[in-house]
Amino acid sequence: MSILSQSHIKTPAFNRNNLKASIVHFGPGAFHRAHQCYYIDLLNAITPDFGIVEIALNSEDTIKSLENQDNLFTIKELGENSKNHIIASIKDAIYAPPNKSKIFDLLQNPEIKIITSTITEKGYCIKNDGKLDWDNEGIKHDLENLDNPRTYIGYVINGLLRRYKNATPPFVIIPCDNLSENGKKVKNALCDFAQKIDTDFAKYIMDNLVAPSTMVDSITPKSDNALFSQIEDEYGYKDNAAVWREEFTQWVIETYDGHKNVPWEKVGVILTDNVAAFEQVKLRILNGAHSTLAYLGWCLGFETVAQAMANPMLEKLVHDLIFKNIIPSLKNVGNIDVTTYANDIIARFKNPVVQHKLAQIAWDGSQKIGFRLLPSIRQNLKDNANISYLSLGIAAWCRFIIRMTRQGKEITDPMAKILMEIAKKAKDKANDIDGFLSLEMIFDADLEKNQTFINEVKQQYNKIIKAENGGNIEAF
Ligand code: CS2
Repeated sequence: MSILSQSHIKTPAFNRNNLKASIVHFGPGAFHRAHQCYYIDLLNAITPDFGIVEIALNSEDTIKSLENQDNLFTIKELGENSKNHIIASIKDAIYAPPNKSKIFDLLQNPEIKIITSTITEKGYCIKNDGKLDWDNEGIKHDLENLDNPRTYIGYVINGLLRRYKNATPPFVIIPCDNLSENGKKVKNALCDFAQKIDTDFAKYIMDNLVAPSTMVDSITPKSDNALFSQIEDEYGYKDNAAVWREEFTQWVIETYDGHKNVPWEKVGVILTDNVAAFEQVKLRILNGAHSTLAYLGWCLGFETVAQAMANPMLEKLVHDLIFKNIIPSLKNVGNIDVTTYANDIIARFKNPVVQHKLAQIAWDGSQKIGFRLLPSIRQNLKDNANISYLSLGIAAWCRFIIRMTRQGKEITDPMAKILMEIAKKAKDKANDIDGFLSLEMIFDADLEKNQTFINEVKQQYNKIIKAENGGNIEAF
């Protein structure tokens, strides 16, 4: 493998034979491999105590690819000073459904100290009000079949229950998805679930489970054949688990009891008592702008974020959305310089080497807008501040659903069925949005009845229809 000694590819800085598994990760998707695996590999270069066991709940593909290549894979950075990295921190990779007892053994093993997860917003089965969703089919199933779980919550409860019975301290839970207060919410959801099993067990979780909240960031387009061919052309090997991402990465973890057991700060992870500030700026500025651009850009016929940003009108619109609507909504941002932060994000969106598909960001809108756009809208309504650009994001989401439905395309969203029912009634009139805004699971009673908000979304919706019909796209 002389090829791997080339200077622009970083090979593992530790002996894999010494790697000890201490982290279990749920959801070995591209973002996890591009982000957490990168930091954890740096931890292992300090001391190889942080081997990861990957658990896939829904699809075997990544597990198989990893297995076929001894759990090694490449991260390709997309930027001017890009390096590529061979990541060697995965110790094992398990597809959950046929291997449940193996996973239970693992979760009760005291050597496992940390459970991380990237299972997307919907994977936690938590409603918009932060409570566990008892109507979720997976949760209903897991409550009836404790030893045969399907969901992340069901597996983690299983591990905790075994530890509780064995008097083993719990692992630390570190969720890494784009939910505000993710650690707190997941802990509460686990306590809610445990209450239905045994109140003493619920108390054990409440008193002992450490679950810091986190902010994670690195733009990671979906891996595809173009990536696999590039790796093969550049290095001469085939890597079906390769990922690519922008150079920028950030991982912020709330300071937690026991954080000193991991040299987080030595590898660039930020530990803070004010994780809420980082979450707020990232979810509202980056993800809020991302979702708005995804829906509007798609409606106007663009394919990737960078292509949409290359259009001066859309670039200005993203700028105005951030500076005129989102930044005024931010409170208690600590030491974060939001202007620099926002300008950096705009530059990241414009990076033409990152082929980030708008359709990828558009997935699961019903699960995302509640964290990305609605908190800024609520705040601005309270402050009597402008919400026009934020409302444009909501209007574009409605329009995206309507047009996808008309085209007979599949909508990736746990609420797809109900969204499509609403979309089918659309008549290209402002009222099309009424059905969407009355979805209490997303908008809550406060927004659903707020006339200023409704009128603003309607106005923006009309502008989108005009722009689609060849009207003046400057109109935004
Ligand atoms: C994106 C995020 O797909 C999406 O919804 O907005 O995945 C985004 O790229 C990351 O949060 C960036 O850190």
